[in-house]
Amino acid sequence: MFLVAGLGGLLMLGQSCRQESTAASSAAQAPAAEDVDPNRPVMRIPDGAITGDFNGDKQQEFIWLETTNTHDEDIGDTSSCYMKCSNTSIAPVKVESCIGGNPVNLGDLNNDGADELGLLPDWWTSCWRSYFVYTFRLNKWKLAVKPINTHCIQWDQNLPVIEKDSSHAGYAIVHYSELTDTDIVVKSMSVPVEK
Ligand SMILES: [Ca+2]
Ligand SMILES: [Ca+2]
Repeated sequence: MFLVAGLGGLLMLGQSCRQESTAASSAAQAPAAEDVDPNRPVMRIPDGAITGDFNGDKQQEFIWLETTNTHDEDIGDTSSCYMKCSNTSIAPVKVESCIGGNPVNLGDLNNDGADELGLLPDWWTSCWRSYFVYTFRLNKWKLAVKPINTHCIQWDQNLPVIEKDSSHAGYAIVHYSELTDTDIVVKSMSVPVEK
């Protein structure tokens, strides 16, 4: 067991999220310094972290995004994102060509008892970006559906990129952008969600 520092407070991993949230929200009542073992590793949960049960163990965890920016002499600057989890048994999701973004709890799209995780990665150029949907199965993250093509005209419409298909169990409706001969249009289709 180790400690988590969230919003200025400290809490122990291994508790349910309800307990975590309570501990985080009561950060003002952080334990007295003499009660905290300074040798225990500390994890900091950033503001804006989302919650969900992404591994289906009925315990809520926090997920947040961090970025790296590395310079390669041959290919120039490269940036990746990592979506990290407060449950350290859940490996981070690495997203290539990413300089930021806001992870989204998409709910349980495939009815396996665990929430799916969505991300529209920020990048330097272009109005075209792929939206990624991840599901955590057998201790690994994998894509729940193929990357979804989106264009900024779609983002401006504030539509969900993916939502559960209430008329077809295990399916989701994806909203995607497509370039036609004359225009860019937003279309929808129902697709199976990987388990
Ligand atoms: Ca969980
Ligand atoms: Ca699921």
